[in-house]
Amino acid sequence: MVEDSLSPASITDKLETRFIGQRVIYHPRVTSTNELAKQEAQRGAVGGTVVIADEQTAGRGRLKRVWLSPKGSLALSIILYPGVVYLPSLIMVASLSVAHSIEAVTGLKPQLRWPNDVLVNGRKVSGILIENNVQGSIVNYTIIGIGVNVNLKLSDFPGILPAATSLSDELGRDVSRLALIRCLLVEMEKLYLALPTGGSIYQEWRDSLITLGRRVHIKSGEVDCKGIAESVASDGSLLLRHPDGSLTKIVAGDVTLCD
Ligand code: BT5
Repeated sequence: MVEDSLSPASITDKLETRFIGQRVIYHPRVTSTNELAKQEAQRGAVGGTVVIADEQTAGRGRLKRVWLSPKGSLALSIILYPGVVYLPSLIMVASLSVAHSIEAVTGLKPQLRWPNDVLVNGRKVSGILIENNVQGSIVNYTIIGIGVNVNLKLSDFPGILPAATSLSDELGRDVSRLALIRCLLVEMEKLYLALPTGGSIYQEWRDSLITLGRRVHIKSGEVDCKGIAESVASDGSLLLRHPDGSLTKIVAGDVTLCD
């Protein structure tokens, strides 16, 4: 059993980043790290501040859904103040940094499912919730919330089976949450700082999506349809080809693979 301390000092010690993770606010138990991060951002927290907890009692998914994060999982939120043009790229930064760090620390090969899921062997191991506070073209703040099922026995949580998995269930052993978070923060900063150079993040994200080229069932607000997930645009939206040949741009939604 890997017993990690997630104390701020253990996370920031010689952390090779300029700003992401240089300030860490840790609580053993919170409602939602995104909620706390929002309050910190409203008080002007420095960019890159991380709010982390061992356990969330009211973890949130998208559309007011519940995110389970009992002890053993990783729940963190990062406060950023990006330019408005970078907002669509943040899901790419976040999901690729989660995937890269899982691979680096465990050797597992994660896949991405549009729009915000990280999977291992086809099951969800991590979810990402990005919440932006924007006025016109001014971003007051952005919160990137990340949950990872690290050391969880998923059979204890039948409500999210069989669609979910954990790193420990996949590996048959526990994983250091500290190693994972430190790697994640370094990866995230590298990808985030590369955004202005217009690097290859969009291509890498697109190429990592298992969704593309597959027949999918999309639910997005009023839209509930099946088609081929043809591509993603550089703004992160999904291009869905309908059976009649028409194409729809889907900005947000839930995807189930049909076959
Ligand atoms: C997400 O929503 O996947 C975003 C999850 C973000 C969680 C982080 S943890 C830190 C920060 N603080 C927060 O309060 N939230 C963020 P969505 O795509 O809507 O998926 C939610 C759905 O995933 C639920 O309806 C369940 O079906 C399923 N689910 C819930 N808990 C899960 C878990 N631990 N592992 C896998 N699936 C889960």
